[in-house]
Amino acid sequence: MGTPIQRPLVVVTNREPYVDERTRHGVRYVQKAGGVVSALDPLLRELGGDWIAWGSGSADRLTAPGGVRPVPLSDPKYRLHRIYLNPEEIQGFYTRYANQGLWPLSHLLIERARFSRRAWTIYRNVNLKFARRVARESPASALIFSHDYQLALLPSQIRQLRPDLAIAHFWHIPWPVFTVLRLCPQYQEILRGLLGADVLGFQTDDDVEAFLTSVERSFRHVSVDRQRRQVHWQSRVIEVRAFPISVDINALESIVRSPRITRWSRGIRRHLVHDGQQLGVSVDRADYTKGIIPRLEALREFFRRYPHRRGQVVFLQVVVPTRSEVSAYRALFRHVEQETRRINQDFGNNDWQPVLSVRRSIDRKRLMGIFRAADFALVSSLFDGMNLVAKEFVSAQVDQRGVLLLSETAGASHELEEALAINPWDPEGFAASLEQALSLSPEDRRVRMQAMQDHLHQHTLYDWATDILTTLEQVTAAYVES
Ligand code: ADQ
Repeated sequence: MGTPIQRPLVVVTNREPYVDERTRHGVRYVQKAGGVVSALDPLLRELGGDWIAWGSGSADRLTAPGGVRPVPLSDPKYRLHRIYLNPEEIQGFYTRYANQGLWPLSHLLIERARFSRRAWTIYRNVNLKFARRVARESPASALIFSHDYQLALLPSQIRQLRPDLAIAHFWHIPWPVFTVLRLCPQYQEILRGLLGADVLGFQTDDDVEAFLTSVERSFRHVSVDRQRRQVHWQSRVIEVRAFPISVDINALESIVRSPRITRWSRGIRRHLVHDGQQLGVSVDRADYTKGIIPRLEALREFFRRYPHRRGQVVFLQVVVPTRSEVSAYRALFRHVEQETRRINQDFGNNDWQPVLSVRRSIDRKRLMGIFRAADFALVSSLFDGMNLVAKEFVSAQVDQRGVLLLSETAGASHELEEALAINPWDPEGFAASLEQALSLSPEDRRVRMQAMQDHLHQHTLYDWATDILTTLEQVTAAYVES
């Protein structure tokens, strides 16, 4: 990869990349589905360094004597430092403040957002626990690369404890417009927390604009330079930029071209697709922001408006349960099952089921094989910071057979311009786009896919990480030297 990063690197996330669980056959690690981890693990394996995260697995203490687990266990490339949280901390910090407060608010689903002062206090204290661990483990002048809405206070807390560290914080989800942000009772503290960073990264220019407006509207003694995308605050300069996250397209291509995954991919078509049918896929965590129910509604609309398509389309939806401690997520999972059953009852017959469901996490390599096998993919998020599934689908389409239908409210739509845009709030329009996708000629599909693949080759995951970290290194060079 050859990144030009010189200083030691410390990554900080809420979720750990490897969760060690006790099983009947001993300890087994699980790699959780989730965009942040799938993006950062390969990076740290390459660069080496430290990763600090919440140790959430039942066997985590066993594999991390003294709180440190080598990754991978057999041939260590980096050190994973685990922070242990008690049930009250998990509830207040993770389940309540982050997942029931900041998550829906940032995705503009305000009627779902719940805030409480009690949860806020726990959130702040858990952030401080992370900050203390960072302060203890980080080598002098290290680059700290911290992440997301669970750790919004971390940058300023770290700065207080260790002013020698350079801090980049990346916000993976959308940044809400100010009128929505201000509904969060602690929005000013959240902003102050983030402004402790030297570099603040967002997925899109829209997010950067929304953030700068929020800062301007919230504080009197601040100056925002929109052209340079800088905030001047408390005698410091904070760079605020869009760094769209991406995938490692080269690695994904070689996975799908491997003999095993090629066989798996062909096997999927042999089993699922008959007589010229087209195979569609979707892959999501069962999260209400991903637009899973609107997608099923659009499919229903599609089969109603285009009856000649019945029997011609098989749709495979892969949905993995997530955040099951939050009741809204359990309810959504049940709702998806009901809707799926209903569509199959209403339109299916003995020979054909329109929607097939897989309700678990799928091994990454096989997932790429599914993407390769598909004729189209539906990414229908209501709001989404980026959406890596869209980029993974494009990467895995080495036969260039497939069409991507992509929500225009997902960050990925800013880059993947040759996808067919869909509005998940418009079932009739969504159904019409699906009809258009199915009718596209092989040549049209190839040209679109080629253009998106070219884009991903020019903007890889490593470019994303390198851009952020080199920006951080550059803007903090002066104070490291002094
Ligand atoms: P997520 O909301 O988790 O990420 P996304 O970007 O789509 O969303 O990443 C999901 C990841 O999990 C993908 O790598 C996908 O392949 C994997 N995955 C999902 N379902 C799976 C299943 N059933 N089996 C196996 N793997 C599965 C957050 C933001 C996004 C942003 C990312 C990265 O919400 O907008 O793109 O961070 O910044």
